[in-house]
Amino acid sequence: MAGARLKIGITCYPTYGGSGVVATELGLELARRDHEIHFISYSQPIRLTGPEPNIHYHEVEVTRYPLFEYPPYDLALATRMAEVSQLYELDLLHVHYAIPHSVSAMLAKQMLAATPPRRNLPFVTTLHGTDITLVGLDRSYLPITRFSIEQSDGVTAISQYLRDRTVKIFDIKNKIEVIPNFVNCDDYMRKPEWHDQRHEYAADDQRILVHLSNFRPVKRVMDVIEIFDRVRKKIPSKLLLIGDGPDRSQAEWLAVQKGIHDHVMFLGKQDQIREKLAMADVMLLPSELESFGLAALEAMACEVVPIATRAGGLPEVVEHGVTGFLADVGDVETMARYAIELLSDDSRLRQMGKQARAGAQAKFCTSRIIPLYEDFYRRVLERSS
Ligand code: GMT
Repeated sequence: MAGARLKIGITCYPTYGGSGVVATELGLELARRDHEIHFISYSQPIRLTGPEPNIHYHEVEVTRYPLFEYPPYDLALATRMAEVSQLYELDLLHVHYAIPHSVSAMLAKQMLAATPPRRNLPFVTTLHGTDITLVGLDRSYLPITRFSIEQSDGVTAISQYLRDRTVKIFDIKNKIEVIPNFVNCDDYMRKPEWHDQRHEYAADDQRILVHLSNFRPVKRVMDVIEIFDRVRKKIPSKLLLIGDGPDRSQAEWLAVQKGIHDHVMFLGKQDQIREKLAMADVMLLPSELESFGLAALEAMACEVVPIATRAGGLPEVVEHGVTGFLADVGDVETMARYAIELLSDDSRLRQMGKQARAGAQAKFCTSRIIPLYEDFYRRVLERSS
């Protein structure tokens, strides 16, 4: 089995969000390693931009009918998963985000097992965070989420924090392996031509701070504005906010109220994240909770120093004082102080940027992490055969 080409179905939320990004990047990396990848979702994953060798995309059609106040996407997804698995003889399904993907995969597996020619279709679930820490705690979802995780042929979590939290909350008996998130360090880097684009946003004597998220309350975007307001009083600088979501307009209003809106640029959803990151000096990620904090890792690979909270899995990604800075949730004074100290010292800023990239390379490069997934798949298949 070692080294064999695998046919893998991948399901994720295809729009903006860390779990969809990880799932898509994983599929692309596996395809580059000559595996055959089939994305099954309601729309094309956002980072799947062009035709790629070994990559297929299967759209899930959800029929609308007046009786269906809530069109049953999970059932349409299960049906499509079973169809694609049968048609393309997939070896396994890998679903990202437990709710509802893991339940749909479980149904697809049961359908194929019960219908001639009866075949076993193992499925792997990767837990990303809010599927466990927020949504999974809701009583309407908790029992079925726990059940589908237990029924999975393999379960991974993207940090030790999330693994421990899942075991505790769900009282899960089956083994959850930690396979951390990753970044392609050849794609994410401070290319001079990208870095030079900073002149479009800031003057030569200004620093650039960046924030990247889906602007949900858990990201505490208002804290980003509060921190920048303090930094801006001491350091000539601009703030770039990448992404969109429910808290954006409140953050825009806060910037207006503080009189700093001319220095705060809301860029909205962007395709070329790495080019934008490569322009920046510091990333602000003051989240209430991050099971991992992929944005911080992508910034680090681009030599951008993350200033984040000591929340969830972030301490597994950011080494305080070496590859970035960590403070308590809501402590905007301390995060602003770290930014001001760093941004006023050119050589320290450059040195920490290099250390941030080295930290990303040492633990989280695709070359290290993708083989862990390949090995995991093979063990799941061996156990299930
Ligand atoms: O952060 C979000 O709201 C999106 C969410 C997702 O699933 O799309 O992100 C989670 O998964 C990311 C990728 O594994 C992690 O980097 C984020 O830390 C995690 N978010 C939270 O735990 C809040």
